[in-house]
Amino acid sequence: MRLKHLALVASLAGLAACSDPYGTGGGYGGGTGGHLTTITVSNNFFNPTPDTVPAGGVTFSWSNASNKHTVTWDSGPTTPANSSTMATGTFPVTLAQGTYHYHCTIHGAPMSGTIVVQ
Ligand SMILES: [Cu+2]
Repeated sequence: MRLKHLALVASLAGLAACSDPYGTGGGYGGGTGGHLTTITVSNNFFNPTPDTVPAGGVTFSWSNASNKHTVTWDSGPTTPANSSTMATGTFPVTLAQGTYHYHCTIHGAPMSGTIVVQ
């Protein structure tokens, strides 16, 4: 009986680990964040945010965005270029290690995001 219980716990833990697309198990899986290097820009939110990614490139991808949006950087260890005002397409950026905050200039603070680069 006791062994059966342990096996169940182990298999549940295995399922949880599989939901992490990068398999890093870094403990950031709070349900609101993510580990994706493509961030969706939609009406009127960024997803995922906060996002935790390895150092390197992140691509913003406009998806079902009937309104125009921007990616405009507020703070971070470097200052990447801001996107133009777009309703479709992609915007790649290269980020350094640290925490970046950004927002959409059209929708302001309610449409903002955070990227943690490890
Ligand atoms: Cu917007």
